[in-house]
Amino acid sequence: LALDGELRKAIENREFTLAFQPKICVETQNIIGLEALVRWKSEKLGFVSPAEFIEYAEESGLIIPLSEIIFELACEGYHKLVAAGYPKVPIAINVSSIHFQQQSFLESVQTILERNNTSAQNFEIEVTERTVMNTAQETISKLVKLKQLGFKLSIDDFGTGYSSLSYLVRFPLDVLKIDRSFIQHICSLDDKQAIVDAIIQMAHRLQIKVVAEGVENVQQVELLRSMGCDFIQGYYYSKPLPMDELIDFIHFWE
Ligand code: G
Ligand code: G
Ligand code: NA
Ligand code: MN
Repeated sequence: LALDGELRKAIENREFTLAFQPKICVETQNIIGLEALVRWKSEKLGFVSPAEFIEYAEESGLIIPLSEIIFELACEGYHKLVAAGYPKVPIAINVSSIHFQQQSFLESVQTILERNNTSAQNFEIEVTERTVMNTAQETISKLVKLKQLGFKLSIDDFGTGYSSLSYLVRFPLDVLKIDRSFIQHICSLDDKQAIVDAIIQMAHRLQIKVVAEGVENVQQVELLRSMGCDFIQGYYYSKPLPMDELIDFIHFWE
């Protein structure tokens, strides 16, 4: 309730920014993508975690205008990177299930892309398992349409949701992102290791790439490399960065 007035005002005044976290290719060490994560510094409340205000926004309906702002900011971010002369890698946007399930979702996304003079090829959509676990024809056809528009599609927090594996073959997925709860103790716990190994094998049989999330040390990197994991995201390489720091990071990384 404390958030209500503040979040409304923040949406009106567009008080949000994005932080970008690089995804690194295990094989080439190249940056192969960026995940956009929303940030809000409220004048009154200070820094509020998205874990808090996204949930609140979902409950209050404010998630729709907020999601549109996030998409707009991602488009702006893309143009900034291109202007700075960096190789084109897709920017991944976390899509709330509430936004995804809107009848007008595809239309609203297309409108934003057009207004910002950019195309779906430059973006990836991250949805959680929970968002797509309902294999209703409507969900499948929405994913197919996103794919036809040119978006890459990834399943976020894989392993924590409903985990109905049947959807993996029915959806046109590019990437599974293994939730960081599996990665956290991967070096010391055999059962976590077994699950991660199995996810990687399965994904590859289905021609789906794998991102390990929340990688924090070199031991995890080496273990994941030995398991054939494709991409790594986590504090080991970089935390999510504001645009100016991201540009410095890319510069340093090259
Ligand atoms: O960036 P951070 O780790 O603080 O994010 C906390 C949670 O908020 C994560 O679960 C993340 O997925 C979610 N989150 C961050 N940015 C966005 C966003 O732009 N849209 C949505 N829907 N969720 C986000
Ligand atoms: O739910 P989602 O996977 O989108 O959440 C992404 C969140 O994970 C971001 O808020 C980001 O700040 C956080 N994060 C990214 N890398 C790491 C990491 O290496 N360790 C931890 N603990 N959190 C991370
Ligand atoms: Na995500
Ligand atoms: Mn995740």
